[in-house]
Amino acid sequence: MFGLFKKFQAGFAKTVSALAGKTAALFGHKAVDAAALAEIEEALYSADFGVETTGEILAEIKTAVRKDPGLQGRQAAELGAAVLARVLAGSEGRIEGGARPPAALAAENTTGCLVPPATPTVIALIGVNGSGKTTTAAKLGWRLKQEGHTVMLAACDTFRAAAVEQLKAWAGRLDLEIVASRTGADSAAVAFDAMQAARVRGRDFLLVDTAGRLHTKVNLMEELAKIRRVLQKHDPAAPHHAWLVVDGSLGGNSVEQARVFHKSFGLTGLVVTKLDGTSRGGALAAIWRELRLPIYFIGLGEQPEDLQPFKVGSYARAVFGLEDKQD
Ligand SMILES: Nc1nc2c(ncn2[C@@H]2O[C@H](COP(=O)(O)OP(=O)(O)O)[C@@H](O)[C@H]2O)c(=O)[nH]1
Ligand SMILES: [Mg+2]
Repeated sequence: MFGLFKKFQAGFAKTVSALAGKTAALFGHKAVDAAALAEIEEALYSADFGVETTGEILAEIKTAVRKDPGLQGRQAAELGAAVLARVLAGSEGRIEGGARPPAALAAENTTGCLVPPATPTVIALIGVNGSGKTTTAAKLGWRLKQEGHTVMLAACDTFRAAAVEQLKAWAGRLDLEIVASRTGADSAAVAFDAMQAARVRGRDFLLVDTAGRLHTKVNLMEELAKIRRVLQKHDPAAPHHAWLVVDGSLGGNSVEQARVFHKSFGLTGLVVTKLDGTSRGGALAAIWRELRLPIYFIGLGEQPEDLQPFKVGSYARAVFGLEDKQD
């Protein structure tokens, strides 16, 4: 757990330094005065926490300062983290499934009939080009495998040149099973084949990487709808998860992107990437406030272990530069 929190701290270092850099009082042992309050407010805005969350954090700190004019920066940070955790309550996405029914493990039952193959939990990763879908598919596959699940990848971005090769390279590096065709192939056919293979081989998870042309393009939405339809030929409940992979460094713009995809495709959750390279780590709160879509994972770097399950408490404390709570 300690190591995990360190990853959060390191990942959000830029957001923290943006907060701390502007407001020494927030992280020092100096009393919080009017000037410090103004700095805290500005820092929260520039980290893209959004108007409401910034307002709530400020209100709470101001109330505390009124009660205790000697309130110190560190205490203000504790208050801020608590308000943020409250704002994000319920936003942690957790994957259900992955466990195969025991019957599926046996090739034959006592009557000699073939046991129908188990259906994998299907996770479709969607989003615009460059948001991190392909790397997320690979990192997530690696994580699930570490946890003892069997995983298959489906290379359904057949649009962008080299996209298939990119996922294949990851699969090779991380020793993950993959179903892929070539650039220009029908992405829905790849999805169908991958689902078939995952079922026959009894895999726990199928992770579907998709193409990401601009979300305003009708074609992309049609292609995604087609992928969904062919998956549903195998399992009417598939995909069990449709996650938007969104670049967290876009800050407030990521909210707009999520809104558009949610409206056209019906999302079940989010993966927010590239939070390590940005000082705008507060956008998570703004996205949650607006869309109420659970955040399953966050990307804090380019290595497989840098994809981390989203943990409200750790996030809230990390962005305020506080150590994790030992409870
Ligand atoms: N620093 C950092 N880079 C990331 C993260 N996630 C993805 N990337 C990088 O973003 C770029 C685009 O990722 P890719 O998976 O190809 O995006 P796609 O077009 O949505 O499939 C690649 O260079 C990734 O290594 C992250 O969490 N942190
Ligand atoms: Mg890709």
